[in-house]
Amino acid sequence: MYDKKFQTISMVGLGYIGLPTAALFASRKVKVIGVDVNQKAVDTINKGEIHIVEPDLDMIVHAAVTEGYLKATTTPEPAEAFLVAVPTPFKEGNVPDLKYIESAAKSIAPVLEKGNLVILESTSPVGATEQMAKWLADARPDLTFPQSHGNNADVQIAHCPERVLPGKVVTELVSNDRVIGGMSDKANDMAIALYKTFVEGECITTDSRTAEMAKLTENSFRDVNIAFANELSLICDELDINVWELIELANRHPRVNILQPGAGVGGHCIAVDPWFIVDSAPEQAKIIKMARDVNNYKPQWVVEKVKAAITDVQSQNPDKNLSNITVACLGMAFKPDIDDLRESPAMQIVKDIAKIGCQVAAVEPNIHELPESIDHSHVSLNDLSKGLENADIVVVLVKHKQFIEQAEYLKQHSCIIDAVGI
Ligand code: SAJ
Repeated sequence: MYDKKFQTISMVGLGYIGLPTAALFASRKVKVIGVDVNQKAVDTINKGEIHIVEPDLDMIVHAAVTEGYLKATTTPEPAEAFLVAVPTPFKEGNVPDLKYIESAAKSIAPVLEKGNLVILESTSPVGATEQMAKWLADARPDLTFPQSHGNNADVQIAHCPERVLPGKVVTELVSNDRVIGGMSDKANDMAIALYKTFVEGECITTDSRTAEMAKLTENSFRDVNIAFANELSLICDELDINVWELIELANRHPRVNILQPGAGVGGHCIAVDPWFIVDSAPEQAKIIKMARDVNNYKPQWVVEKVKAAITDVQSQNPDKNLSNITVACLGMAFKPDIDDLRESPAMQIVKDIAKIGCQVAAVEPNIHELPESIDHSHVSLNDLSKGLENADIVVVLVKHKQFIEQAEYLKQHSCIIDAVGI
């Protein structure tokens, strides 16, 4: 048991996970020093405002900053615990890129002190926590670390992956169970004491490699299951069977629970993390790799369907050339009822349809303007009724609640491609 209460902690990386976590610690009256390389984000947070969209986060950050428990800076300062929540993207060839973890480790190393705890929260390939420990030890030969000194090390280290769902981050941070993978028993005890500041779920301990793999496994499990649903949608299209009805029927079985096919798998987690497993064990990770391939292919399949529909429209109206065919694309976000367009298959589909040369009437009720990366000469942003007005083809790409409400109306359109089972 570790019974010391942490008074001052530092959160390195103030993004979608780091900022809510920092704010929750601060709401429990722990002094939090937030560190980020983005000066604009730091300034915004110090004004008590937020630079990301997440329900309830604005209130908590505002209270934490005005009450003096949270401040942001670009330069690390001494603290009792450091939590690292920086991105772990992949590089060319789907190989994980640890450069942000490396620079975070190197930036906190100079301020580390005896008795500190360092936690890696970023989703990481197996072995990344040990690698971080090595970077820290190389930078601070005057301190001891758990890889050489176990429970007696000056600085303890653990991996504790975040598992929260975007859109529900604040509630899930508090209620979800946490897997804690310490590099020693002492690290596990310290990490439990730290997280129990605000976590109401259970804190379960293991070693750092198993904790890393647990997080990757959760997201790969979901990816594989979505791939199964997406593969069914292709098979059913071939066999002229309604895949939505099929899944509903199969799910009546007490031990079957098939997920929903869609326009593809987006976001920054499920479409990325399985590659970390594939990279670590390419010979063994066959299903995981194939699931990625199936899900990655789905947007292209939707575009092929649109191309076929365009050919049909042209064969019925020989005077129509590509530039006066309008395709209404319903939804651009990476999943329902959010405004996040990053890594969105729907957004990729909109871009690819625009490249064909027709007009795209995009409908995305959660945004106010089209991102710059979109070809504005071929794509316009519309409300639903305007978007449908002159549409030759309607493609439903995201199951937003506004579209579900209009499902009966949408069904009446003569040419509709429904990728999400509206
Ligand atoms: N999707 C489908 N069909 C489905 C379910 C989802 O096509 O039946 C698609 C969505 O439209 C979206 C993508 O999958 O494009 C991912 O969405 P999601 O809601 O499944 O997950 P994320 O990426 O928002 O969050 C996931 C969560 N992981 C799991 O549910 C196992 C979350 O708990 C993780 O913390 C998060 O990844 C993360 O940060 O890793």
